[in-house]
Amino acid sequence: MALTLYYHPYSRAAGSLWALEEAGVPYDLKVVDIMKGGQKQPEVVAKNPMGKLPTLVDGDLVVTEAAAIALYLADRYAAGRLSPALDDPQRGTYLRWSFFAPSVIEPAVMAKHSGWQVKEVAAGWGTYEAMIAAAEGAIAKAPFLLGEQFSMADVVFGGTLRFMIGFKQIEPGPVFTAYVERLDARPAAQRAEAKNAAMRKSLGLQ
Ligand SMILES: N[C@@H](CCC(=O)N[C@@H](CS)C(=O)NCC(=O)O)C(=O)O
Repeated sequence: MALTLYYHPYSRAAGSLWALEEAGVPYDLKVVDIMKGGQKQPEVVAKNPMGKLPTLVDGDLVVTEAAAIALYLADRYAAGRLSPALDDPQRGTYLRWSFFAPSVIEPAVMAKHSGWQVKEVAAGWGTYEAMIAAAEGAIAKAPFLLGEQFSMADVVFGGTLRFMIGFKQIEPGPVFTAYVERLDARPAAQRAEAKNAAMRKSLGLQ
């Protein structure tokens, strides 16, 4: 099998598993025990010098960063279905909210919970409150970021929100709650969650 995801169910790799299921491409999982520091072992660091999960190996190619993995899978294996074509104006919206997840949502949440003292004008993520308002606005008027059409941007953006809500880093209002319910209803999300749950059980984590 060509694709291998370096994975642990209590990591962002759980979201990459959802991206793989949406893309519908066969893959193997290589479990890395992040609770015992497996991500810092030479085999993992050789592929991801950050010593972190997720890491995707596709033949000779290595892709790290959860958002990049998802967008790569969409472009490579589900173009036109999960990612808008290069000349489709929707591509701008698709990229906008995909980048918003790691570059605004994640640091804004981290800043809030770690008490970082940063000047709003200098911080690329602005404030937590502005981030929440912008994110809610992106999904308040339509089921998905691109309107009626689900895309891999929802896996990246929605997966980030779901991850943060799950770890109680974001207190969801009705807009986020309804959006996450729509995402959870997707068969690929349910297949991924079933695999994550089975893996948690086999690792004795639940
Ligand atoms: N920027 C990375 C973050 C990856 C990350 O922080 N992964 C965590 C798990 S969710 C990890 O591997 N932590 C273990 C460590 O840093 O040692 C991405 O988006 O993929």
